[in-house]
Amino acid sequence: HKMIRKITYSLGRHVSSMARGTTQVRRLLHGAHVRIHPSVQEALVEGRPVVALESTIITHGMAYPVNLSMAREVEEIVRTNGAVPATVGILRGQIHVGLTDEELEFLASSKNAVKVSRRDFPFVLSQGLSGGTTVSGTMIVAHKAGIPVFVTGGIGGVHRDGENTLDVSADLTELGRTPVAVVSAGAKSILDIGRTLEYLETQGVCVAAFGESREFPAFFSRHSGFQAPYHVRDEEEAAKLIDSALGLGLSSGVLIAVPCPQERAAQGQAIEEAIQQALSQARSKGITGKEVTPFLLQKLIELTDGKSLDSNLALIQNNARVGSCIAVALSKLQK
Ligand code: PSU
Ligand code: MN
Repeated sequence: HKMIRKITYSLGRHVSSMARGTTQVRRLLHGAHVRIHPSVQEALVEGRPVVALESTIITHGMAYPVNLSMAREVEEIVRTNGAVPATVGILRGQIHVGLTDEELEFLASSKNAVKVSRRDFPFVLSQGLSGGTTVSGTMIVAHKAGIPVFVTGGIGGVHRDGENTLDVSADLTELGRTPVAVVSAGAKSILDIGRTLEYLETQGVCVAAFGESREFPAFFSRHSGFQAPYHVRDEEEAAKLIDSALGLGLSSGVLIAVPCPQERAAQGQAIEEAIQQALSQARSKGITGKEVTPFLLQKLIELTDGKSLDSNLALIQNNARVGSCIAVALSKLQK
């Protein structure tokens, strides 16, 4: 029994090291629509830690130029912590894994970038459009490129009233079908967090809160009132968890939920009131589908006088630091 376990594990390791190595990179490069930045490609080939970053937060989550300075800062934090940043985005029909500063600026200031989840790729690529990739879209690209760790702010989830509207983010099904570890500050309380956790369980996603508490964080706030099924205390435990998922060859993803730093978490009650207002405005304006999340985020910034934006910046920077340390620890485990 022990031996079978050992064989299965080393097989899994072999597959995951292949995913990191040249085979996958080459396969991806041969795809018509993909460009990997040389710094990312070198790191992948040499087995150095890389952190994937999303770009919907740039194109649809924050306004210019705060979005651009945020994106630059996050990349810098990744470098400072010993990993190579790979911001994923789509420029004129080409998927980019790792962006130059000009490309970052192009996306950040673009007025017609599309928000790209799994279902949007075929149209955006075939029409030569540009776009910001969501958690779902970025996971797909990160996996194809062989990048196992991906940092974002918050994931999408089951929207409030989702049991009636069926508005469930493609991020959740992606976590169920793509083996990438997503480091986020949990899910925003514009969502139904209880149902989001139920849905993640159904999808087979291993969810772990990061740090001392097992409570699942609610993005702006450190508290959601819901427990994550597991918690990992530090980068090493997180990396071991991810290594086990990859080693077993589970095709599903892992979600590491990092609470927003205490001193910049927005006051729960104030945010909650703003959320109720934003939700009712979305309803009365008839906002639906992929427009819902960007609309709510923008309204929240207005209604909280920028306090939600300050928390948003703090938590994404913190996630970048934690995620990079996890990527570094994971690459040591896989050496
Ligand atoms: N939460 C944020 N900022 C964001 C998003 C979520 O605070 O920019 C983006 C992410 O890219 C996430 C997407 O994947 O919204 C989810 O959109 P939807 O709810 O339409 O699935
Ligand atoms: Mn939706």
